[in-house]
Amino acid sequence: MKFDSEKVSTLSVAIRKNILRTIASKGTGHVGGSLSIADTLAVLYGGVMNIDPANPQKADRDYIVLSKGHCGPAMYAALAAKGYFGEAELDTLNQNGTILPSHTDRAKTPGVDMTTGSLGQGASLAAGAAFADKLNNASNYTYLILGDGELDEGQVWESVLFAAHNHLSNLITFVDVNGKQLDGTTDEVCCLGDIGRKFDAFGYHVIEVENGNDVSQIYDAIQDAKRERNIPSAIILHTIKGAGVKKYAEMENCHSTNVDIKNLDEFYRELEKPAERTGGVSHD
Ligand SMILES: Cc1ncc(C[n+]2csc(CCOP(=O)(O)OP(=O)(O)O)c2C)c(N)n1
Repeated sequence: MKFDSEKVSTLSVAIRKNILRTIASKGTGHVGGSLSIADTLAVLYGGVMNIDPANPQKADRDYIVLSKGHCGPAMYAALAAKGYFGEAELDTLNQNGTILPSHTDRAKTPGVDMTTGSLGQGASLAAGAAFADKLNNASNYTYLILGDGELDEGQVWESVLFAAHNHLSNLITFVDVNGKQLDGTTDEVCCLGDIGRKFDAFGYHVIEVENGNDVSQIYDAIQDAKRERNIPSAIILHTIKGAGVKKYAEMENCHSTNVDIKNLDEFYRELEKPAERTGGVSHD
């Protein structure tokens, strides 16, 4: 499939709008990490994954495991934009009877393949799915999304050992390196050092993406990962927590914060202006 960066950028704007709308319906939620991963979701859903929104259980589909499951609003935003369910559902985040719980749940939401939220567990689930697919000679991919704070979980590294040992080249891992986690920077909480070198030492093919909020750079990294046929790949995305919306990108701690429904139109206008779209996304 030919990559259309303009179309995918437009989808990333739609995803960001949906994230803000979803969280505004509840008043508060995981804004920062949802916005930082919006562009990766736009690339995956908008031009890379073999999926069918009309048939979420399609047998040969690619899987996506959002291991940082607290960023459910980002996934719901993408799924709604792709037509898995009506956009009105976005206004029911975490309410009684909703199909959109705060953390992703495969039993509740069409298009969600794995239940996540306890950090680290999605890494093992994704490696298990990729291992099963490899045993079955399936041609699909499993895309795993980890947070950088999530790397503090020992379980991540157990799954990484397993994936490298089993040559799971059908497993493509993204690490959303926004430099912040729940209550501080990752350097303050537990310094991670050089994340790429760590994955490399475990036997991964590592691709650094200088601007992890740039859809073309993300797409190129995925193509690079797909050329690797022997070992798993890790795509290290250097992102900004709260990317795309100045108020959140510049906030010291936007991990879980308020979105006021009264401000939505103003945020939407900011997102629609290409010049400002990069505001808070640029790494200069
Ligand atoms: C096992 C576990 N421990 C603690 C938490 C609480 N928690 C939720 S989000 C979070 C920080 C995650 O940071 P990061 O992975 O960097 O996510 P992002 O910044 O991308 O939102 C923590 C500690 C959890 N969900 N699971």
